[in-house]
Amino acid sequence: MTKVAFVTGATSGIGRATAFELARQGYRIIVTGRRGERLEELKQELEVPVYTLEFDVRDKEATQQAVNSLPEDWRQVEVLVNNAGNAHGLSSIQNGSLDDWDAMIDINVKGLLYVSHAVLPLMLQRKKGHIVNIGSIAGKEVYPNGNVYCASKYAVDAISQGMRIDLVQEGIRVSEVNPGLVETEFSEVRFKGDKERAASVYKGFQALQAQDIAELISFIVTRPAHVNLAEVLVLPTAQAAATILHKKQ
Ligand code: NDP
Ligand code: 8X3
Repeated sequence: MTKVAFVTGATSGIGRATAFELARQGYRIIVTGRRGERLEELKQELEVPVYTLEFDVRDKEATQQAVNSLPEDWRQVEVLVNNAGNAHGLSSIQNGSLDDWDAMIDINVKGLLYVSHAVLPLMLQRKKGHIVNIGSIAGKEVYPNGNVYCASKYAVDAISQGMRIDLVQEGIRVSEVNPGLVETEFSEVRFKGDKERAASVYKGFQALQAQDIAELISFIVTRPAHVNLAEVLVLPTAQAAATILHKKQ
């Protein structure tokens, strides 16, 4: 029976591309997200067996129930890609919205923890598995108006390190992928549907594409069992740091 990969936030961007890439590597894929119709589309498009789980990672009961609902032959999860997440807003701390702050902490930090807590027992019982957490350059450097989003990704960095320490005796690998600017729906979500403002983020340079990150994740999870690529910072060639971008005029 082929191995199972569990990809959160598979309805768009990095998660969607990762589902396709891992399918190419022969994994069966559990795809998750809130947009059920996109999950159904994935079921049609991916050329491997797909199991869809529609839930909001903010809801710990729904997260646990979704994992509990997996049929027996889908419970041997080999790879968990903790990708679901977004930035909400880009405001100074003095102008920030409490709702945006709640969303980022609840999804990017608590959601990642809820999913991990639900999926980990499936790995622990087999003393085998690989967790790939999607952090960000925002978890390595704070930039103006990034405050709470950066805090959420610094938390992902700390959680990834903590997971690696606690799970080393269990034979479970933990990797962290920290991308710079990737052209996805990310900025549309950050700017609350303002497509023009979102598009301007990626103008004047070649941003990373979701496929670039998916290929990296695929490389990480296909290393031999004794190799763990613990942490990768991946940037567009035109980006040197969170706020240093070489844009053509
Ligand atoms: P997208 O907006 O394209 O994708 C975000 C995904 O997360 C969607 O599939 C969405 O699914 C899911 N998601 C968001 N909120 C929830 C929720 N409450 N419950 C369940 N799923 C949720 O953005 P990206 O692909 O760019 O982002 C993926 C990850 O990569 C995020 O963690 C982001 O922080 C990180 N990242 C992105 C970078 C970038 O520049 N784009 C750079 C560095 C890191 P749905 O809406 O269907 O629930
Ligand atoms: C997404 C990249 O620079 O917008 O994590 O924070 S950035």
